[in-house]
Amino acid sequence: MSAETDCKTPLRLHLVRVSPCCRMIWLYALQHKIPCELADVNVFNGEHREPKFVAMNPHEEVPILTDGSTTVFGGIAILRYFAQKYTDFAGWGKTSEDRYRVHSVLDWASSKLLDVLGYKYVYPQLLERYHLPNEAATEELVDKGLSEASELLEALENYYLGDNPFLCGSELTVADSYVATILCQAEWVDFDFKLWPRLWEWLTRVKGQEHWREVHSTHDEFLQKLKKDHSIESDSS
Ligand SMILES: N[C@@H](CCC(=O)N[C@@H](CS)C(=O)NCC(=O)O)C(=O)O
Repeated sequence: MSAETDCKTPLRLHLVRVSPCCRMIWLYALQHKIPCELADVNVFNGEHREPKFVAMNPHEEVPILTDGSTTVFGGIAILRYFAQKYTDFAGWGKTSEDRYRVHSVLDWASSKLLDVLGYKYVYPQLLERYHLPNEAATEELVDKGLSEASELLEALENYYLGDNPFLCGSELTVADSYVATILCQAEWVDFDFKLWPRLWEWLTRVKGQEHWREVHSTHDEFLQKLKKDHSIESDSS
Protein backbone atom coordinates (compact mmCIF):
# COMPACT_ATOMS: atom_id res chain seq x y z
CA MET A 1 0.00 0.00 0.00
CA SER A 2 1.25 3.51 -0.81
CA ALA A 3 1.47 6.26 1.75
CA GLU A 4 -1.43 8.64 1.07
CA THR A 5 -0.58 12.14 -0.04
CA ASP A 6 -3.20 14.84 0.40
CA CYS A 7 -2.39 16.88 -2.63
CA LYS A 8 -3.03 16.61 -6.36
CA THR A 9 0.51 17.72 -7.19
CA PRO A 10 2.89 14.79 -6.65
CA LEU A 11 5.78 15.11 -4.27
CA ARG A 12 8.96 16.07 -6.09
CA LEU A 13 12.42 15.29 -4.85
CA HIS A 14 15.22 17.36 -6.39
CA LEU A 15 18.37 15.32 -6.04
CA VAL A 16 21.85 14.30 -7.11
CA ARG A 17 22.05 10.52 -7.28
CA VAL A 18 25.72 10.35 -6.32
CA SER A 19 25.01 12.20 -3.06
CA PRO A 20 24.44 10.22 0.15
CA CYS A 21 22.05 12.84 1.63
CA CYS A 22 19.86 12.43 -1.45
CA ARG A 23 20.10 8.63 -1.70
CA MET A 24 19.06 8.14 1.89
CA ILE A 25 15.72 9.91 1.44
CA TRP A 26 15.05 8.39 -1.98
CA LEU A 27 15.61 4.94 -0.41
CA TYR A 28 13.21 5.76 2.43
CA ALA A 29 10.53 6.99 -0.02
CA LEU A 30 10.80 3.79 -2.05
CA GLN A 31 10.75 1.50 0.98
CA HIS A 32 7.70 3.24 2.44
CA LYS A 33 5.94 3.71 -0.89
CA ILE A 34 5.81 7.49 -0.59
CA PRO A 35 4.90 8.54 -4.15
CA CYS A 36 7.64 10.90 -5.15
CA GLU A 37 8.80 12.15 -8.55
CA LEU A 38 12.54 12.46 -8.96
CA ALA A 39 14.04 15.59 -10.53
CA ASP A 40 17.77 15.31 -11.18
CA VAL A 41 19.79 18.48 -10.58
CA ASN A 42 23.18 18.87 -12.22
CA VAL A 43 25.22 20.48 -9.43
CA PHE A 44 28.38 19.94 -11.43
CA ASN A 45 27.31 22.56 -13.96
CA GLY A 46 25.77 24.85 -11.30
CA GLU A 47 22.09 24.15 -12.00
CA HIS A 48 21.35 24.37 -8.24
CA ARG A 49 22.35 28.07 -8.35
CA GLU A 50 19.58 28.97 -10.80
CA PRO A 51 16.94 31.34 -9.38
CA LYS A 52 14.21 28.68 -9.21
CA PHE A 53 16.39 26.53 -6.92
CA VAL A 54 17.66 29.46 -4.84
CA ALA A 55 14.02 30.41 -4.26
CA MET A 56 13.50 26.94 -2.73
CA ASN A 57 16.81 26.72 -0.87
CA PRO A 58 18.87 29.90 -0.32
CA HIS A 59 21.87 27.74 0.62
CA GLU A 60 22.12 26.43 -2.97
CA GLU A 61 22.12 22.74 -2.11
CA VAL A 62 20.07 19.66 -2.82
CA PRO A 63 18.14 17.63 -1.72
CA ILE A 64 14.98 19.73 -1.85
CA LEU A 65 11.48 18.32 -1.50
CA THR A 66 8.29 19.99 -2.63
CA ASP A 67 4.99 18.63 -1.38
CA GLY A 68 2.16 20.84 -2.60
CA SER A 69 2.85 24.30 -1.19
CA THR A 70 5.42 22.95 1.30
CA THR A 71 9.15 23.05 0.55
CA VAL A 72 11.69 21.29 2.74
CA PHE A 73 15.45 21.25 2.17
CA GLY A 74 18.26 19.23 3.77
CA GLY A 75 18.53 15.45 3.97
CA ILE A 76 17.67 14.97 7.64
CA ALA A 77 14.87 17.57 7.55
CA ILE A 78 13.26 15.78 4.59
CA LEU A 79 13.64 12.39 6.25
CA ARG A 80 11.93 13.72 9.40
CA TYR A 81 9.20 15.30 7.26
CA PHE A 82 8.49 11.98 5.53
CA ALA A 83 8.46 10.15 8.86
CA GLN A 84 6.17 12.64 10.58
CA LYS A 85 3.76 13.11 7.72
CA TYR A 86 3.64 9.72 6.03
CA THR A 87 5.09 6.82 8.05
CA ASP A 88 4.60 7.52 11.76
CA PHE A 89 8.37 7.19 12.10
CA ALA A 90 8.59 3.66 10.67
CA GLY A 91 12.23 2.54 10.59
CA TRP A 92 13.26 5.02 13.31
CA GLY A 93 13.58 2.46 16.15
CA LYS A 94 10.96 0.69 18.21
CA THR A 95 11.24 2.33 21.62
CA SER A 96 11.70 6.01 22.47
CA GLU A 97 15.23 5.20 23.66
CA ASP A 98 16.02 3.69 20.24
CA ARG A 99 14.48 6.72 18.56
CA TYR A 100 16.63 9.18 20.54
CA ARG A 101 19.71 7.26 19.54
CA VAL A 102 18.62 7.26 15.87
CA HIS A 103 18.28 11.07 16.01
CA SER A 104 21.76 11.36 17.56
CA VAL A 105 23.40 9.11 14.97
CA LEU A 106 21.69 10.91 12.07
CA ASP A 107 22.88 14.28 13.35
CA TRP A 108 26.42 12.96 13.85
CA ALA A 109 26.46 11.39 10.39
CA SER A 110 25.23 14.53 8.59
CA SER A 111 27.63 16.84 10.36
CA LYS A 112 30.80 14.95 11.32
CA LEU A 113 30.97 11.73 9.29
CA LEU A 114 30.02 13.26 5.94
CA ASP A 115 32.36 16.19 6.48
CA VAL A 116 35.36 14.03 7.38
CA LEU A 117 34.89 11.10 5.02
CA GLY A 118 33.42 13.04 2.10
CA TYR A 119 34.76 16.57 2.14
CA LYS A 120 38.17 15.96 3.74
CA TYR A 121 39.09 12.48 2.48
CA VAL A 122 37.25 11.28 -0.66
CA TYR A 123 36.18 14.35 -2.63
CA PRO A 124 39.53 16.21 -2.60
CA GLN A 125 41.11 13.10 -4.15
CA LEU A 126 38.64 13.01 -7.04
CA LEU A 127 37.05 16.38 -7.66
CA GLU A 128 38.92 19.54 -8.53
CA ARG A 129 36.31 21.78 -6.88
CA TYR A 130 37.43 20.41 -3.49
CA HIS A 131 41.14 20.98 -4.07
CA LEU A 132 42.98 23.49 -1.89
CA PRO A 133 45.14 26.20 -3.56
CA ASN A 134 48.17 23.92 -3.88
CA GLU A 135 48.87 20.19 -4.14
CA ALA A 136 50.70 19.93 -0.81
CA ALA A 137 47.77 21.49 1.07
CA THR A 138 45.32 19.12 -0.63
CA GLU A 139 47.50 16.13 0.28
CA GLU A 140 47.64 17.33 3.88
CA LEU A 141 43.85 17.65 3.94
CA VAL A 142 43.42 14.11 2.60
CA ASP A 143 45.91 12.69 5.15
CA LYS A 144 44.09 14.45 7.96
CA GLY A 145 40.77 13.22 6.55
CA LEU A 146 42.04 9.63 6.54
CA SER A 147 43.27 9.80 10.10
CA GLU A 148 40.02 11.40 11.36
CA ALA A 149 37.89 8.97 9.34
CA SER A 150 39.77 6.02 10.86
CA GLU A 151 38.87 7.26 14.35
CA LEU A 152 35.21 7.50 13.38
CA LEU A 153 35.28 3.97 11.95
CA GLU A 154 36.85 2.74 15.21
CA ALA A 155 33.89 4.22 17.10
CA LEU A 156 31.43 2.50 14.76
CA GLU A 157 33.29 -0.82 15.13
CA ASN A 158 33.74 -0.78 18.89
CA TYR A 159 31.08 1.46 20.39
CA TYR A 160 28.06 0.98 18.13
CA LEU A 161 28.65 -2.49 16.72
CA GLY A 162 30.42 -3.99 19.74
CA ASP A 163 27.25 -5.61 21.14
CA ASN A 164 24.60 -4.95 18.52
CA PRO A 165 24.04 -6.06 14.91
CA PHE A 166 22.87 -2.55 13.97
CA LEU A 167 23.93 0.94 15.05
CA CYS A 168 20.91 1.60 17.25
CA GLY A 169 20.15 -1.88 18.57
CA SER A 170 18.84 -5.14 17.19
CA GLU A 171 16.96 -3.68 14.22
CA LEU A 172 17.94 -1.90 11.07
CA THR A 173 16.96 1.79 11.18
CA VAL A 174 17.34 4.88 9.00
CA ALA A 175 20.55 5.63 10.92
CA ASP A 176 22.15 2.47 9.50
CA SER A 177 21.07 3.39 5.97
CA TYR A 178 22.42 6.93 6.21
CA VAL A 179 25.77 5.99 7.75
CA ALA A 180 26.23 3.13 5.25
CA THR A 181 25.45 5.25 2.21
CA ILE A 182 27.97 7.88 3.39
CA LEU A 183 30.61 5.16 3.83
CA CYS A 184 29.93 3.98 0.25
CA GLN A 185 31.54 7.22 -0.98
CA ALA A 186 34.90 5.76 0.12
CA GLU A 187 34.49 2.92 -2.41
CA TRP A 188 35.43 5.53 -5.03
CA VAL A 189 38.95 5.64 -3.59
CA ASP A 190 39.10 1.85 -3.10
CA PHE A 191 38.99 2.11 0.68
CA ASP A 192 39.43 -1.18 2.55
CA PHE A 193 36.64 -1.53 5.14
CA LYS A 194 37.73 -5.11 5.94
CA LEU A 195 40.20 -3.64 8.47
CA TRP A 196 37.08 -3.17 10.66
CA PRO A 197 35.50 -6.68 10.56
CA ARG A 198 32.24 -5.95 12.43
CA LEU A 199 31.73 -2.81 10.38
CA TRP A 200 32.38 -4.74 7.15
CA GLU A 201 29.79 -7.41 8.04
CA TRP A 202 27.28 -4.74 9.11
CA LEU A 203 27.83 -2.86 5.83
CA THR A 204 27.08 -6.04 3.87
CA ARG A 205 23.87 -6.55 5.91
CA VAL A 206 22.71 -2.97 5.37
CA LYS A 207 23.42 -3.13 1.64
CA GLY A 208 21.19 -6.22 1.42
CA GLN A 209 18.02 -4.23 2.14
CA GLU A 210 15.27 -3.72 -0.41
CA HIS A 211 15.84 -1.01 -3.06
CA TRP A 212 19.47 -0.46 -2.03
CA ARG A 213 20.88 -1.50 -5.41
CA GLU A 214 18.40 0.63 -7.36
CA VAL A 215 19.25 3.73 -5.32
CA HIS A 216 22.99 3.06 -5.70
CA SER A 217 23.01 2.30 -9.43
CA THR A 218 24.45 5.71 -10.44
CA HIS A 219 27.01 5.43 -7.63
CA ASP A 220 27.99 1.96 -8.92
CA GLU A 221 28.26 3.22 -12.51
CA PHE A 222 30.56 6.01 -11.37
CA LEU A 223 32.63 3.46 -9.42
CA GLN A 224 32.97 1.25 -12.54
CA LYS A 225 34.04 4.28 -14.57
CA LEU A 226 36.71 5.19 -12.00
CA LYS A 227 38.02 1.60 -12.00
CA LYS A 228 38.15 1.57 -15.81
CA ASP A 229 39.97 4.93 -15.95
CA HIS A 230 42.39 3.69 -13.29
CA SER A 231 43.20 0.49 -15.20
CA ILE A 232 43.73 2.50 -18.42
CA GLU A 233 46.11 4.82 -16.52
CA SER A 234 48.01 1.85 -14.98
CA ASP A 235 48.32 0.12 -18.39
CA SER A 236 49.73 3.24 -20.02
CA SER A 237 52.30 3.92 -17.26
N1 LIG B 1 23.58 19.48 4.96
C1 LIG B 1 23.01 19.23 3.67
C2 LIG B 1 24.12 18.99 2.69
C3 LIG B 1 23.62 18.79 1.31
C4 LIG B 1 24.73 18.71 0.30
O1 LIG B 1 25.93 18.61 0.63
N2 LIG B 1 24.34 18.77 -0.95
C5 LIG B 1 25.28 18.72 -2.04
C6 LIG B 1 24.89 17.55 -2.92
S1 LIG B 1 26.22 16.71 -3.47
C7 LIG B 1 25.11 19.99 -2.84
O2 LIG B 1 24.01 20.38 -3.16
N3 LIG B 1 26.20 20.66 -3.19
C8 LIG B 1 26.17 21.82 -3.98
C9 LIG B 1 27.49 22.53 -4.02
O3 LIG B 1 28.43 22.00 -3.46
O4 LIG B 1 27.59 23.58 -4.64
C10 LIG B 1 22.07 18.01 3.74
O5 LIG B 1 22.28 17.15 4.60
O6 LIG B 1 21.18 17.92 2.93
